[in-house]
Amino acid sequence: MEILREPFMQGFIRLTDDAFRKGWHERNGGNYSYRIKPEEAEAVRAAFSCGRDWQDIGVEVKNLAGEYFLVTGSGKYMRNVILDPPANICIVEVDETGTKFRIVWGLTEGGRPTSELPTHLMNHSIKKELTGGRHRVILHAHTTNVIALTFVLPLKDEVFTRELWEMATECPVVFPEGVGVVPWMVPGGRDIALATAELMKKYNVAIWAHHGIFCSGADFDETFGLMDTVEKSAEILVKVLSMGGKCQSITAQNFRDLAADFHVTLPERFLYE
Ligand code: 2HA
Ligand code: ZN
Repeated sequence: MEILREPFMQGFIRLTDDAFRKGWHERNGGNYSYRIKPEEAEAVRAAFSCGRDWQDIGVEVKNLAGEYFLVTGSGKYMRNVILDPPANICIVEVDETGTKFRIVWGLTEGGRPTSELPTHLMNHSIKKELTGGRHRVILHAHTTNVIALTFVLPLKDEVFTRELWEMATECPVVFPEGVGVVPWMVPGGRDIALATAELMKKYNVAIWAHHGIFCSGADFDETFGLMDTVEKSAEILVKVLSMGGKCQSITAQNFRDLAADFHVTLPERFLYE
């Protein structure tokens, strides 16, 4: 199948395999979407079929009208994407009102796009606007150590950001804007989509308490790398807490010095004593 040889398709599929091997996607856990570039959609348009029904997205995403997304299927296993992409992923088209979608390719054995499609599309909508179209990838995963931390740390952006920054010197350089936290909510619906989108206005990382994480990025490498960095930092923190907690750490002033040398802006609200 020609379409599977396209670089965007290859990049998408490679990430699903890498993320599964990381242990982020048990069973059908997690989901993933890519906003396809117009020239990429054009290159594969011959493979599209438009016979399937328009369905409600559940949220309105006006600035995504007419766009195409490559997304994982609801109930499909990330582990199986590389083995049989057309059965496990699909391309959806958003209609001209930004309220409906239809499948134009994939899910050859039936099914729907990810249950988290409302959150994915809301996040794409916000990020398209705020990054001038640069961000194209949204990844949701069940990262073990980040989830573990949501049982022991206060569910506050300031606490999660500062603790994760302290665990690896590169963290404030990789996510200088910090991370946001959504309290436990029912997944799959409009409310959690709106809460997540609100955080995506400020951050590229939204943590869902007792559930997982959403990351946004410009391309596959950047988005995967961001999630990997956050999860690794969370793993260090879990180890540190398990060993009895910090005896010393990176200080607020250390972060200010780092920010100056690395030319990043670190919001003062994360630099409390
Ligand atoms: O199982 O991760 O959030 C898919 C999910 C739902
Ligand atoms: Zn999930």
